[in-house]
Amino acid sequence: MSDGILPVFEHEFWMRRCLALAERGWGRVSPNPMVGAVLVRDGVVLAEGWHDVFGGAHAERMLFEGLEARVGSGDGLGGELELRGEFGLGGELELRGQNEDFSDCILYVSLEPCAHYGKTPPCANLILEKGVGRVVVGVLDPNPLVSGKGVGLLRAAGVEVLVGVLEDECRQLNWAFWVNQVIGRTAVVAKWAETADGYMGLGLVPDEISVGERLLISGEASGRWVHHLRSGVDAILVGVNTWNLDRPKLDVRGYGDVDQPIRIVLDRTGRGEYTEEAVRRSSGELWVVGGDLDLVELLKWLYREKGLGVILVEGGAEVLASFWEADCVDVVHVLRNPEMVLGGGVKSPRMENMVLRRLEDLGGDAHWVWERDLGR
Ligand code: AOF
Ligand code: ZN
Repeated sequence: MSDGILPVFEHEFWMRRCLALAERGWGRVSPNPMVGAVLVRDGVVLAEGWHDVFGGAHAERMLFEGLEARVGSGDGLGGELELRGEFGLGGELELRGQNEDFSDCILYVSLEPCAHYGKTPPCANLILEKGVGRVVVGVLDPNPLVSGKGVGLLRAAGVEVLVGVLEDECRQLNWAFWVNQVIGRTAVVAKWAETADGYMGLGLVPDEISVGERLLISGEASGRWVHHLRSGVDAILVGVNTWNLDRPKLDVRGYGDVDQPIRIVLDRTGRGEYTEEAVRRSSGELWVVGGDLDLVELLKWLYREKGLGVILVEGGAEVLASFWEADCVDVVHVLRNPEMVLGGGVKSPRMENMVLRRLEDLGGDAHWVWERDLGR
């Protein structure tokens, strides 16, 4: 298969690079999407960019800004600059100066270039200013302000545009952004660990266990991975029982100096313990939401008023069940220890309307990833 000029596998190769670059925005750009871009000439990378921080330059702008900075420093040396490609087919790349003609280049970008004035000016205009000859887009932007318009602008100006290279992967990477844009609420990831026989905890009443003592079900590798997951969400939500009994920190550890997620306690009846010690257990902001609330309304409010793109619901069982009742669980991660059997306790939640996306080994635990079944 080819698009008439290049074989599709070549486009896919560069789009994979865009996806890898996009992931550098993990935990930094929400509720914006993670986006990566690569500028290629004759099979060699001229520049790369990604959306690095919320409110900051989009991937395409970062790419051209990086290129200008390098060309600028080359001009300072009084001549043309030769640089080895950072990533590519190993060739030398040549930057030709400030007024470089990009008409023989292909710009790969994992999401449709924007056409609106948001916190930054439209990327489609920038691409036109730069005179890029061809643009390959992973997937159209679901944002109604942008969708189809970015590509339309480019095409109207005579740029050759190919849409849909690794489309599923490009959409999948930003599944939370799709939930935000299409449904208009914060996206929800649920996560729990369970035993081989499907229990997520012992279910003892408070005076039977010492508070703060927890049954560890998943292994070390899973533990590290959970912190990676936490580092990519805007908030972590637990129910009041989990808050009082487990005394969870709900923070990110082992991933350097990251912005800590907001801690949200769902406390309908005001039973939570919010002593200074409890509040200071970790440094993320603490929000307590209570009263007779409707979860869907809460999620809409968290997205529209608070700008939360995605929250992680870590339990307990009752809270997880209430998210299913409200039909707002989008992705589930289950970490199952195949060697632990409890024979009783708190059953892990019964999933509804989810399809299995991935199953992999995580240091001996089975890591199941389920996602909302959109086909129903
Ligand atoms: C792109 N490239 O790298 C990203 C895009 O408020 P702003 O200006 O940051 O715009 C946010 C919107 O821009 C976001 O909702 C999405 O539609 C698009 N994101 N577009 O061309 C990028 N991150
Ligand atoms: Zn943009």
